[in-house]
Amino acid sequence: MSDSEEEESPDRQLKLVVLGDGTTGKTSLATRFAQETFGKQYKQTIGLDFFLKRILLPGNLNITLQVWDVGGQTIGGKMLDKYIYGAQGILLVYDITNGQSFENLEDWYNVVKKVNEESETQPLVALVGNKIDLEHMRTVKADKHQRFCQENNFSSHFVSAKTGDSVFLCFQRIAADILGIKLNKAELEQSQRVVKADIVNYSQEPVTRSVNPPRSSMCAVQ
Ligand SMILES: Nc1nc2c(ncn2[C@@H]2O[C@H](COP(=O)(O)OP(=O)(O)O)[C@@H](O)[C@H]2O)c(=O)[nH]1
Ligand SMILES: [Mg+2]
Repeated sequence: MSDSEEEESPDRQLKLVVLGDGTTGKTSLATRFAQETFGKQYKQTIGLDFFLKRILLPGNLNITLQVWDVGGQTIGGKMLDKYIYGAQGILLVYDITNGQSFENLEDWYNVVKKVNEESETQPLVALVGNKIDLEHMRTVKADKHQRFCQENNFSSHFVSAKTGDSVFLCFQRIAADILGIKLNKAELEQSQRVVKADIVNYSQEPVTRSVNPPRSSMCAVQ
């Protein structure tokens, strides 16, 4: 045992990959989580965006989440397998108002399974129903979502990247699940409060901040 074990340990990094059809809100979700902003205009993701965000989990555990936002149009693309490889967590995102985006998650999940076929450790997979601010337009019933989770052992999440509802909680729960940490009710409520406060601060003026991903992650995709 070394002396340094008593001191603060370096951040642990977790790689999370966000998958799903185009326009389901993957970029919005990653942006909302990492930068606490929401851009209304739709910009098709070309290749990959990469976000880093440090979070604190119970036990004073600093975790850096790498959030890989993969363009929805790359399901048949050559690079997709490489993006997914080594991920500890996969977010399968669909739009609750778009049934097709839910049905297509089967295909996205098949890619994940194939990439991890030979791997001893499997990533944690989270099913994320986005756009819950559009509840009145929902076409994917919640029990369908739950069934898909149960059948495949996914963790279950409903969020709105637009309002920020449950976004931080979603990422926090995924990180905690990967590390086998249990969050108690007070911790969960606390994170909800933090997110709501953030939204008040940030929704006033939409800021477009560019993200500078580490050079090694900049893969050009045609
Ligand atoms: N109402 C609503 N619109 C959203 C939400 N998330 C994303 N959008 C919109 O859906 C469109 C696609 O979002 P985007 O993040 O680019 O999707 P991506 O293609 O999956 O990355 C944009 O017009 C967003 O403003 C949400 O939670 N609620
Ligand atoms: Mg995108």
